[in-house]
Amino acid sequence: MNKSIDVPSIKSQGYEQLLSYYLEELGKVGTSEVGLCRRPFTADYEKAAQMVATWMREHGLEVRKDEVGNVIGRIEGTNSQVKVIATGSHLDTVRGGGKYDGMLGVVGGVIAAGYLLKNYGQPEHSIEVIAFTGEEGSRFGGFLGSKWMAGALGEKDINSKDEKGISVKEAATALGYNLSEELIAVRKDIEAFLELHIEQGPVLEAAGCPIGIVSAITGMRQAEVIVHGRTDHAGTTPLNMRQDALLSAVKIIKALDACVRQSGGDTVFTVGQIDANPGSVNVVAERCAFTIDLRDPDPSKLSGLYEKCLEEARTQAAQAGVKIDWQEILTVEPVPCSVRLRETLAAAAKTVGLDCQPIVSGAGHDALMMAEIAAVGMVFVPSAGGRSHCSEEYTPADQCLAGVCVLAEAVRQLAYN
Ligand code: HGY
Ligand code: MN
Ligand code: MN
Repeated sequence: MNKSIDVPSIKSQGYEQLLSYYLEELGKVGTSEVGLCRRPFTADYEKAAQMVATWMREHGLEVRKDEVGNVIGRIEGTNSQVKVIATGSHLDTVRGGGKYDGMLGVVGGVIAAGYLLKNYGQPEHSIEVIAFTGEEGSRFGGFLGSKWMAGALGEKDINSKDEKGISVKEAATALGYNLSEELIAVRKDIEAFLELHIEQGPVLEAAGCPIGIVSAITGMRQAEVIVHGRTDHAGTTPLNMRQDALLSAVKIIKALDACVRQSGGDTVFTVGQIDANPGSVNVVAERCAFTIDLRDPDPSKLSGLYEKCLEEARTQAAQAGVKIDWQEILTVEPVPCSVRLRETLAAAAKTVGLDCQPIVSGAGHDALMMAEIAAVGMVFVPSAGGRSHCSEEYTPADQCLAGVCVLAEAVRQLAYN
């Protein structure tokens, strides 16, 4: 049995500097007026994907891209009869995002795989590192790349459009990807998917714990609500004669927020986007579109509360004399992580000399989709101040490396006989 690894041995080979270099370099690709913004099927995304492919090759991985643009690095195993041990995360960002969310799992996976190949040679199980595209939903619906790999990307997803009316299929085809439903090849050859990720919340930092072993990943419901009112003059239209789409949207949002708060527990509710038309200071809005994001790790509570919100929105709209369209964007069930992989990750943390604790993920991850086709496990590292999805997102290099070390030891235990 190969000797286990530890943080000093990874550190001694210069991987901490390399990890920081990779994160810094990726953090420069896709800067915009709102900060880092790297969306799928854009020149910036392709540039970042190319950088990751180059780094994968430098670590001895064979590299390919699939039909939706996921970049897959592979170390061939000695035994073709056993399944793949995969790791990775997403390479896209939210608008104004940070340089660790997703990226740490991609470049940390590359470093872990490269370190294992260099120090332990060819594994029994093939090892893959996957840089998923379109996880964030900042251009199209979320989890594009991992949905594709899990065979869950349907016609509706492929035809979904961005704010300019460009569909996933058109955007992918323009870059030479051949994205069609017929080509969906559900991966059936992956035994385990391990994702390294920043926690994006305050728990580990507050506990002073360097490693979180995820027990479950929250479920998500996202929808776009469009309120239809009537354009009127702001000065001459009496208040009781208006069908004010924006004011009605505010009333609906407040009612949904109250609904969720009354339900208690771990449920969270967010309105992240709102847009009113025609958008003039002296015109009553005829249309107001906003998004909702509802999450809870309990599937029955999540679905029950989602239906209750829909009903509440309709009641509020009727009282305000406006009409609403409620269009679902994303439905993802909560996922319990594999007990075996939780134990493997906890054992790996112990082996490398790091404390760890169980944690529920309030963020969604590609592991949610990969759970359709493989056992999934996640390892978290702390987020400074619990901040994420913002330029303040930060995790010190040594804490990032600790996560890479646990990942590498877990992959070693799974992939090497
Ligand atoms: O929304 C999420 O939780 C993830 O960052 N996509
Ligand atoms: Mn994110
Ligand atoms: Mn993420």
